[in-house]
Amino acid sequence: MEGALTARDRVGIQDFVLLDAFTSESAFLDNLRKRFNENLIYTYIGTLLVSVNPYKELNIYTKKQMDIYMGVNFFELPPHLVCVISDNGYRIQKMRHQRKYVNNHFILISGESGAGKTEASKKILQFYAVSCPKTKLLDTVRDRLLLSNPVLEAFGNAKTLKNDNSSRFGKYMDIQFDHQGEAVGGHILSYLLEKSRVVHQNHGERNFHIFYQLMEGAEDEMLRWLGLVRDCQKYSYLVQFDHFVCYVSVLFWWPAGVTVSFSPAYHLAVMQHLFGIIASVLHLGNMQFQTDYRGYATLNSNTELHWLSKLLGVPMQVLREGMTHRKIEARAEEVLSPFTVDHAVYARNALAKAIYGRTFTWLVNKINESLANKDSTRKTVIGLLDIYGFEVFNINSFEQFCINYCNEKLQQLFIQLTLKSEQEEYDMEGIEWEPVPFFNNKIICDLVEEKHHGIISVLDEECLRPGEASDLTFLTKLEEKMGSHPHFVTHKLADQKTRKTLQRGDFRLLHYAGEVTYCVVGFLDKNNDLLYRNIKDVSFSQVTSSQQAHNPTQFKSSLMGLTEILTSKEPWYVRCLKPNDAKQPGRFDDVLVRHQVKYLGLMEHLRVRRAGFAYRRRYEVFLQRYKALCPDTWPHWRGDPAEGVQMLVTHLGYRPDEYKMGRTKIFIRHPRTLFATEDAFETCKHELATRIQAKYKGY
Ligand code: AOV
Ligand code: MG
Repeated sequence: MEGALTARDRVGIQDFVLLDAFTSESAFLDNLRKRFNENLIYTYIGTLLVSVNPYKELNIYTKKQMDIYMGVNFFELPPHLVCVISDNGYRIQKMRHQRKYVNNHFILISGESGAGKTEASKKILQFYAVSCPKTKLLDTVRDRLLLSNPVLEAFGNAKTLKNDNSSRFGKYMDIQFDHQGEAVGGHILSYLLEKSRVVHQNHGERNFHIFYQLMEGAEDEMLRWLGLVRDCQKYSYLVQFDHFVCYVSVLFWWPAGVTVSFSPAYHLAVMQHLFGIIASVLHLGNMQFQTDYRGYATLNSNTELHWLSKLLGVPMQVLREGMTHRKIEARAEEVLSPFTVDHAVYARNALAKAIYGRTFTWLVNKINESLANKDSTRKTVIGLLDIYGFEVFNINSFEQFCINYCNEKLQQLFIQLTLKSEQEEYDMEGIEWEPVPFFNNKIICDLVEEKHHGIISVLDEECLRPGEASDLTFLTKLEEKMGSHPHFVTHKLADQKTRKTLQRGDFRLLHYAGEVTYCVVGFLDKNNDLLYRNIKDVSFSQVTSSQQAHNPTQFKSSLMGLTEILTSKEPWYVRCLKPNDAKQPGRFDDVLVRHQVKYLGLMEHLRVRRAGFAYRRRYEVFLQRYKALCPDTWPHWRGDPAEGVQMLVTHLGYRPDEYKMGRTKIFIRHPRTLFATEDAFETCKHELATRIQAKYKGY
């Protein structure tokens, strides 16, 4: 026993729920740190998986490792990322054996920027790929699923101060399995790509990976065809490039078999077109304007125009007009109104962002076409959600506002699905229960999204008053409407001490994950996402129209849609923690981790779990499955199902503290009790089969 304790002392406990002493935050942290120091980055809280980013490669995702976890009840092995899905994997195996469907699931991966969400989601996908049986058809679906990742990362990820490979879009992916547990299709939904990055990056950050991949990976001939030179410093949209080592370029493998089922010739044409569009964005960035004698913008040179015209297939004159004039309708007539230089630069950047944004949407659509399964028979769906994590910089703008709002929504969903619904269910079932208090962030979600009153509504209202409204009038309106809200403060509203930490153009939100001060500059423009009509007319003949959410109002409704998708499935959670801000291995910053443990609600979750019951089953379902384990319920139980279950668990020797009987369900405290029952069931089935076999052999 002592020996066991020593080992535990060293490597910590693998499930917080199972250790009685672990109720304080410090003890929780000690356990995480111990495990982290032993390279044990995963720990359970019941069925929730806590993961700490190791910032180094661990040899735990090999095929061999993954195979070990296949088809095993997850409590039998040390915690692992694959365990979250291993139960699913296990179900999939069962599905295969029993040829039936299982419930739809989703895996919600959350945590702040750089905590390891995207890595986790990729490993999960890999695991599904490994666990799928190999058939020819499957190989293509599986490969396409796996290959879609680097493509989307190339276009949707970038280096930020928080993360060298930061996701700048939200991604929800459905993987469809047939009744044999084979992955037969998939679908990706993307959320609000941070397009502003195309034209501007903060110091120390970069543009999207694809630009550098193109500059580094394209052959000389290709670059010449695109009108580019291999030097990032020559492109104003890339000048911040700091020679950070590029991720493996998609260019090298892409032509071999992009996720899309094109013929090789068509494929090549599409690739050329795609890189032509990326190059045209770079040419756009280099377009310079000067003021003519009337005070209006003219183009400095025709060089960029020439390349743009070639790559986008739009006549030079049309482009020139579009870049320097705006089409307005006056008395049923269209009139061209010339731009000032500022306007022209704005229009140029707007076009670059729009081209990039639409290309991204086009890419997602193409990937979806290639993953689509036309067969309409029922499928089991497993959803995987990987979004941009909560982020706070020295200066936070509209983009952080959207990203942090998205995280706020997911936290709300998590609370609803775990803390709140758990406690409501106990009430409904009449289970005695000591309520666990928790912070409900609904108040912040409402502050942002409430109809007519929320920040997004106020922003939209201001955007409807062109000419009159400005970022500052928006701020003043917020102050009028939200003045007394406990999670909102501005320079004007703050007490003396807080005022010193705020600028006049700032508003601060007290998010669930901490305070963030937003600078209102650019909020109206970015929300408008205005693209002048004549530019729009000429530039998008070849790119399919975009269905991507472009502003928070659309974003808000697409997040609501996502919430609906998710609530229709059974949830699994991975909560990712960031061990330090330096992106370094072996460093566990107590203050930083403690803060995340706090705001992710891990302690509350643990308390609910510890006080509560890990599993519950409706009486009928429980009885149907395990009735063979008790002579009184086998082969049929004709009485009240609750009585049958009582009979059954008494026979199995459940201790009174291991379970409770609710109105319609049995509640089981620890997973191990259920798993022991499951094992007994497997043995019983096996014995039965052997006996039957023996009987027939005798004949
Ligand atoms: P994120 O997705 O949570 O941030 P990532 O998954 O991109 O964060 O992880 C950031 C970096 O941490 C990766 O590029 C890896 O170098 C390292 N890392 C994360 N998880 C692991 C792991 N399991 N093993 C080894 N290294 C890991 V963001 O997208 O910015 O919110 O928006
Ligand atoms: Mg990510």
